[in-house]
Amino acid sequence: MKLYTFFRSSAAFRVRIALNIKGLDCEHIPKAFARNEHRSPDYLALNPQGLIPALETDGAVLSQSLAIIEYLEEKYPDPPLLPTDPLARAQIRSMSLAIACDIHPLNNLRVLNYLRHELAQDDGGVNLWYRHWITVGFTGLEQQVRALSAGARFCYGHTLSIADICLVPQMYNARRFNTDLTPFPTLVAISTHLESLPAFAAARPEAQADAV
Ligand SMILES: N[C@@H](CCC(=O)N[C@@H](CS)C(=O)NCC(=O)O)C(=O)O
Repeated sequence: MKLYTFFRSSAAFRVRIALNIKGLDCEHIPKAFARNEHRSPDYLALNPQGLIPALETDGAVLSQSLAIIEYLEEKYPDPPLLPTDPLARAQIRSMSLAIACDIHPLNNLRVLNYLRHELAQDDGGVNLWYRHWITVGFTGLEQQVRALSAGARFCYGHTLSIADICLVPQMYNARRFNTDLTPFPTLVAISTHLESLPAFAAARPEAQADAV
């Protein structure tokens, strides 16, 4: 397997965590955003969406981190990232999508670049935007995770899941942009616990070979 990655990509961070949890060997191929390598013709030929990550496996190239993670889950079910109960699976996917669909895309590099260049926003404006959408998303997620974690150490009780894999990279971004996290004690406590686990720690941006 080959993972097209960038150390600071939070969507790639999710896939790195999943690969580590499942103990899968994978060659990492960095694509530097600063050099626009994710827009190069060779990468666009692999992933026409021009976004990181992509996973080359079984003669195909998969894009979209959650599709990749669900593929890994189906192909390598042990250890599981989703429980078997349909209701639990839907609740975990709901928390995951709250991050991956409702928070993360609003703060993507191409969105921030558009704010900066086309809409003439300075760093202050861009940072306000960034923190705003994390705060809006985390406000609902805090309630949801508080209920579903039921005082345990994962987003869904005692079950390590895809929701945890989505939470840690988003929390990393929240801290990087100095978001006020005091309203989100449950999310902070769960993320702090997850960050101490080897599969999560090894996937963090600073631990990647392409980190600068
Ligand atoms: N929904 C996609 C998002 C992928 C994505 O937005 N990746 C970011 C890095 S986290 C990216 O490639 N950004 C480049 C850009 O915005 O130009 C996924 O989950 O894989």
